[in-house]
Amino acid sequence: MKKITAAIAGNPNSGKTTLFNALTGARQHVGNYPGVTVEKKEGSRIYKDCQINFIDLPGTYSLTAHSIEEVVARDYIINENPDVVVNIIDASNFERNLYLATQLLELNVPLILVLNMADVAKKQGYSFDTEKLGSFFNARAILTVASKSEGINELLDSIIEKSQIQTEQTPSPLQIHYGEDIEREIDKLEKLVDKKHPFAKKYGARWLCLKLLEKDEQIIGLSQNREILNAAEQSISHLEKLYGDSPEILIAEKRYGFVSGVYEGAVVHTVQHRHQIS
Ligand code: BGO
Repeated sequence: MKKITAAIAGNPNSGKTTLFNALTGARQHVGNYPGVTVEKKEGSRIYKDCQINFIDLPGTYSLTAHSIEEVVARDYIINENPDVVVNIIDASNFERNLYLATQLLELNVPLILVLNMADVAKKQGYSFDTEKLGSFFNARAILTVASKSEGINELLDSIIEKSQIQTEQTPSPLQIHYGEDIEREIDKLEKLVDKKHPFAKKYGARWLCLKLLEKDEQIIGLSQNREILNAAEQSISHLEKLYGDSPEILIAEKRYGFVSGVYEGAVVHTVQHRHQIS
């Protein structure tokens, strides 16, 4: 029987626990992530001759090194390489929830987007162009109502489909474009990181460069190469002089810009909703 590992990532209150329960039923066990007191829930489901093992990642808004939950979620994805990452999004709070999806996009993971709370979003007058949404993230997007187990079979089918695509062909990664000035600094750093960073293969050179520009403590700690750290510092101070803001803020702003573009492109406000807000 084929075994598939699917990690579930999402913001707190997006319905992650409800979805995990709907997917795994009673087949669950709870432990801790190694070395930390963050709860690790695992469960499994047999579906269409596959054993799908689900890992419930800690609820996070982002994947920075600022909180232990975010580091645990990020480390799990990078170190354990799950076959599929399911990003559960509260569809009734769509734009805010998409920030995490941009971080997963940048990690170039095999992604599925689950728009949960589809019932609440519908009542609020939102509908979604799931094809278009998926195309921004190189991912299938699926509507679910986890509390009523709606959309679960479609999600299971997508997990199997995605795991097959990954083993057969890896599509070229989609990227967020950070504007000429930041991209120039990323390019410069990337050449160096590609050649000299011990973890360039594991994390991906572009992702490491972004994290160095964002002054990510964990990644700085892993980058004990003076030449790389000096080059990153130079890029940071160049961008700070140019914009009067830290690259961390500039990069976050660009991600929010990307999120707004996705929102404009993939969310439809129904007539009923327009009447309500006018
Ligand atoms: C309570 N639709 C709707 N309408 N609600 C949902 C859906 C959905 O698709 N999915 C989940 N919920 P968690 P995290 C609750 O607990 O899974 C609800 O943090 C209540 N509790 O039932 O816990 C879900 O793991 C009393 O709601 O989220 C839960 O991500 C009154 O969303 C809440 C009303 O889900 C959060 C709701 C005592």
